Amino acid sequence: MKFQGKRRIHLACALMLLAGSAFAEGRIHNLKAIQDNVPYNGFIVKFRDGSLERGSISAMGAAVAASTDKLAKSRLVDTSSKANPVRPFGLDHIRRLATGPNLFKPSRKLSRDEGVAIMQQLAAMPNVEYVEPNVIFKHTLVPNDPSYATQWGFGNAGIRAEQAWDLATGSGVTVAVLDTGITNHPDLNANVLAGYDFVTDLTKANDGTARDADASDPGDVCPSDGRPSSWHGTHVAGTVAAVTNNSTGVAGTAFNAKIMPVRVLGVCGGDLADIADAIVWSSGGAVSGVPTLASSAVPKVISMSLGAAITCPQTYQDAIDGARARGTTVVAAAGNNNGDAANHTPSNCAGVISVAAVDSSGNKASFSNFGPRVDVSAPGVGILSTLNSGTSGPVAPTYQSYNGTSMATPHVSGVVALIQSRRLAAGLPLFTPTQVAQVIKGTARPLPGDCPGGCGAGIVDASEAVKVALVNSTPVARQADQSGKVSVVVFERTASAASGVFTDFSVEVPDDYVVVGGGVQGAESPNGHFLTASYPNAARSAWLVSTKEHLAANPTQITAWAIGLKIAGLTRSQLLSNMTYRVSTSAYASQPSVTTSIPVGYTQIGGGFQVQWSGDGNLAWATYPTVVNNVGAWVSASKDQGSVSMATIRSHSIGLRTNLSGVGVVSATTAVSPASAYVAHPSASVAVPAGYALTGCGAQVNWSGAGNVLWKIKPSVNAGQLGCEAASKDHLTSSPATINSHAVGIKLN
Ligand SMILES: [Ca+2]
Ligand SMILES: [Ca+2]
Repeated sequence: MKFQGKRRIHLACALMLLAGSAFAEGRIHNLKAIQDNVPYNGFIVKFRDGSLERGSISAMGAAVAASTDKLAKSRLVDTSSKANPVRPFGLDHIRRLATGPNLFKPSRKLSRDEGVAIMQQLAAMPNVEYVEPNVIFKHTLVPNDPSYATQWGFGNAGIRAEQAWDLATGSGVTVAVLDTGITNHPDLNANVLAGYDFVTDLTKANDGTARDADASDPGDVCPSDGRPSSWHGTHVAGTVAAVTNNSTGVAGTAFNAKIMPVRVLGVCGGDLADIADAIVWSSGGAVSGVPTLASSAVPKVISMSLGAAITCPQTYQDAIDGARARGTTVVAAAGNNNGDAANHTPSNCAGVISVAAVDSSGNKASFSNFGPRVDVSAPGVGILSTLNSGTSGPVAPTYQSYNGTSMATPHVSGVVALIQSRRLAAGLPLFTPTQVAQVIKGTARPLPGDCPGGCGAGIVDASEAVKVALVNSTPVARQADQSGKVSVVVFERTASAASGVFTDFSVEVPDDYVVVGGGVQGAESPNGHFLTASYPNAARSAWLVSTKEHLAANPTQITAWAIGLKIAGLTRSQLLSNMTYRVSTSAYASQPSVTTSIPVGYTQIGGGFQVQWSGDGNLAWATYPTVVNNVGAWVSASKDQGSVSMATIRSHSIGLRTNLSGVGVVSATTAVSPASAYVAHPSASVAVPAGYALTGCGAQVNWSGAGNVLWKIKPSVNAGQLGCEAASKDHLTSSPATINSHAVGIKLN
């Protein structure tokens, strides 16, 4: 028995060791970054919140010292005096980073095997959350090609900034440029604020000091890369906000914005720990030893034209999450590996706007990364901007054109500043980073050239983005018809707070669109929040929705959508003069219904409804296109539910003249989903066929008995095509039903 017991203990110990080791593996990030002769700058170790090591530097030191002792005994790291002639081998605690982890550096250079062994030993400490290498990042610049010496990037082949500048120029917004620092330049100085130098490594710093308040660029000449100083930060800053209309040099994207130079790259690059701290500080967070920015001075955009080909380190993600939570949008270069952008960081971190580069023909730049992780593209080939003429230290201001996703990124950062400055000037709250990304992506235009693998939503369009800045919604999807002349954009708005009833909640579209459709999502559970109106406003500039909980509380933060229409060749007022909006009203009934026709010569492209209820209320169950006497029409119907409550309903019918003189002939199609399953909570979705652009959404519940009513009509993407989703539910009394979803689309022939 004793022997068996002993053997059991032995086995249990072996299992514990195995389990411990497998557990520790999950705590090690970016192990691949540890290579022989590849520079990295120590190890970042995060201890769990609430652990002894997290609260006490001495406890942490003891735990790390115990780890180092184990390494010595394991002989995985050579701790002999022969390998360590200057001082015994050890891990030095450098500092605690702003996001909580600690930076340790080994007392000498390590082989790959030693680096891996140290990470594994550190990760085996019981209270460790993660360990990752302090990776070195480089700017994402490609060697320059001086034959492109014009600023094509701001023109119609580029970001279309000229039109945007009529509406916004960046006033009141600061862009933090995390880069090599800044140099004295007559085309920059007036727009440059005091920044900070976050480079701690004295060799990299090249200014004789570690962190300090001087963000000037002393040069980043890197002998191992065989290149002179890049003045990269000066170039990027010029693209963001060079002084403009000063009869000299170049223009900037947001030329009345301010640049906050934040130095993170020095000789041969910069490291993760420094850059992560700089992200925290530049967004108004606290970094030990550095004065925190006053809230009024905090940049609303962080521009990072830098990267390395690894997965997103946790240290970065935590810093970026914090910046976004404080309202600062983070933009980063997708990288220059001509590969999958998902492998390039920090642009692959969640919440970052990842920017690919295009040339002046709208093709992906040969070097640019691509793929689903790219959010948007911008000019990055032959970008002329501010520079310095020095090959080592700064000499004289000059201008030069550079290539890279580094050059594409500040175009996007500048457009973010334009959008936010227009909000600011109108007295509107600034967009959140999520809304900024929606606007940037939702207004980008498709590449005229090629980008195999994908360049995101297309080329950033400053003109369209600035127009959207004043509406209360953000663009979330768009579609063009086969002719390319019809374009629709779906705009989205979510209520700021939950409510039991919404009346005419408005989703605005920019002033060059006509509203033709929309939808709204209430709630399915716990009790339901139902649709009572979804229709265009009188100016055709917004979609209005109304919803309510019904005889059982279910306050909801509704989301609603508007579909905006543009047709090339027609101004907005010309388009409106070719449209018809008809309304008719039902009889006053428990289950009112009415059909509204449009005149001959028009094509039905959408419609809506408006229940005029009082008392307990009356809820919609049908709103969809039909044909009456060979003309288009829109039918709408509602019912009381669980309580007698009469109402009228209005059906809105929207038509477009079939023959658009000088533009083309309109044809419409209505895609109808098959009837859903017969259930208590039926739902269905359908897309418009290829070649059509979505203009309206409808739904029809096929109910009997107590009834089943709508809680959702939503324009949505279905297999790459825009379409509609519809959902209903029984309420208060069990009553299964089926539902059909309707999607109306048009094209020009
Ligand atoms: Ca310094
Ligand atoms: Ca200038």
